[in-house]
Amino acid sequence: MRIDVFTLFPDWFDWFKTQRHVTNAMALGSSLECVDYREHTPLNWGQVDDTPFGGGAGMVLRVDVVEAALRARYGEDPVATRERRRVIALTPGGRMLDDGVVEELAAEPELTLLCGRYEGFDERILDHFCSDQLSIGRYVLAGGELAAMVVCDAVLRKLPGALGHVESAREESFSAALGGAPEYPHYTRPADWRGWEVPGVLLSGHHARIRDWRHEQSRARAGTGEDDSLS
Ligand code: 6GU
Repeated sequence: MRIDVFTLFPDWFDWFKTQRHVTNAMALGSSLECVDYREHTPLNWGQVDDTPFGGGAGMVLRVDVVEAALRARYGEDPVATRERRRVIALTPGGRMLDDGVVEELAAEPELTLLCGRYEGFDERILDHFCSDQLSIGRYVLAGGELAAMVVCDAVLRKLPGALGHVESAREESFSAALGGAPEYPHYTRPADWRGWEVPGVLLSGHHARIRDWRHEQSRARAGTGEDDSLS
């Protein structure tokens, strides 16, 4: 998986790139590279945004600046780039990220993530350069960078080997292996703390019964989760 993130704050990703599942994914051949819009702007003094036509608050990321950055990276008209790789803008109103979307993205060989700032993107960026728009929730962040990190985190940990333990990503909350249900509860030592005991079945060593119990717990949680009431 090769991920390119276009941003005005590439150094925000320095910390993220030190995270274990990210370094694991890199060691296994994936890449996460940042492109700084400001380094490619055709305008003076590093200008990347401008005031909105029609008036109003805030600044809007310019279409010519994003085109220059995409061209510099891919050596072609960005209108063509989106035909051959997913070019995803992070926007608060985009398609909502969930486990299904993450699986879909994890199956791609290459991803491009575009972060906006301030009031967002000139609409022509979304219309002509992007294949998708993604959101991580119905609230507004100051920019797409944190959302891009959420997408990278969720996608990279799906890749084989990224977690160290293959089964960890398969049977987890909201995964198809659990029928889209939340995960079952986990316990570790001590088995008894202040009289709060770990369910006996988990200490039984009986693998089939443990598996049944876990799936039962997962199903029970699906019925009582808050997700249903929100939609
Ligand atoms: Cl993807 N971007 C911004 N700026 N805010 C958001 C978001 C994205 N998802 C939720 N809020």
